Amino acid sequence: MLTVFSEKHVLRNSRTELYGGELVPPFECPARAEHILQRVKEVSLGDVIAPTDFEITAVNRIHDIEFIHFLETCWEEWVAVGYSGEAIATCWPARGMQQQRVPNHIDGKLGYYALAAETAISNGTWEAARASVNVALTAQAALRDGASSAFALCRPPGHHAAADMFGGYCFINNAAVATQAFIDQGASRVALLDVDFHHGNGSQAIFYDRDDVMFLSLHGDPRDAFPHFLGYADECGQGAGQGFNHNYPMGPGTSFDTWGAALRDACNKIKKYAPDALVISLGVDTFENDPISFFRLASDDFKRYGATIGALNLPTLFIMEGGYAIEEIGVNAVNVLEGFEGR
Ligand code: OKP
Ligand code: ZN
Repeated sequence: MLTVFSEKHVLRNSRTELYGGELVPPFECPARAEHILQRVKEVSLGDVIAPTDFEITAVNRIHDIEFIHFLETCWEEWVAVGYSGEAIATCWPARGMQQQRVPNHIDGKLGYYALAAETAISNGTWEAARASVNVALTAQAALRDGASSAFALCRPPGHHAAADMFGGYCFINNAAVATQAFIDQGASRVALLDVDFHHGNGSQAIFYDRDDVMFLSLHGDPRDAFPHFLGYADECGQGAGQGFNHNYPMGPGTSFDTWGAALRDACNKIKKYAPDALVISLGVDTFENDPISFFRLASDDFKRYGATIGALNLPTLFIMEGGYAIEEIGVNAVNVLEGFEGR
């Protein structure tokens, strides 16, 4: 399987994450991608190529122009008002407040466009996010050109990013942009399966009213896990999208038995949908030793479920999302790809 990787991911290197009331070194750090790349090479998964540059228009198919402009200019605006730390949202248009007007001050803009406060924007964040979506689009183009699968080793991740929101370590929704690219190239239906521990709230919101994209997500119950305000089982889509959104929230301590059964159910739905392509939001924070998550998958389980996905026999694009057990992230992520290939 082809891997697409950009060295520009290192430009996403913020110093701080607001966690437990402290500013700590971010869980979403450059070493993650390096470990995955190392494992890809170790098992000789296939060629590794750098991304080509795509026009921003591909991104604009999913994200609002003003939001993209905000991401591009946030850091310089933050510095311009004289702040010395990293750009972190501190206020929000909460219940009962005006939600439609974008403020002028960078504090207001951050609150308007942020879905959470853990994700600090710093110098280089935009450039890395841009490179990350180019990685996704380059891997998607490989499938367009006839490859049966490809691995987009994206960093930063994307599945929490909505049309006009960043947060949960995400800025541009790489998986959603790639999914839309399939549709724009003539696909009638695309399934987007999110196996990251966290609910893919951004992806769900983006495709919620559409029947040409089926979104399915296995994740920590939002009552107990980030992003907390989306990802319930009764969110089934709306309008034309009614019946094309499927959530599988699961509680603390969920084992592979339970998780694997949910995956099989999701795969049955995908099979019936008969999509032209399958996009996987691949997060491996379902691992038993992940520092911020609560499922109990072992390293071997990743290979097993990769095979389940492979049995669908669909053109499949893997998009890297989360996973924070740094030492094991390479083995776990590549196990899915190896299982998929029947290795
Ligand atoms: C990004 B991805 C824990 C707070 C969680 C954000 C997690 C973002 C996960 N107390 N903070 O889906 O892996
Ligand atoms: Zn996650």
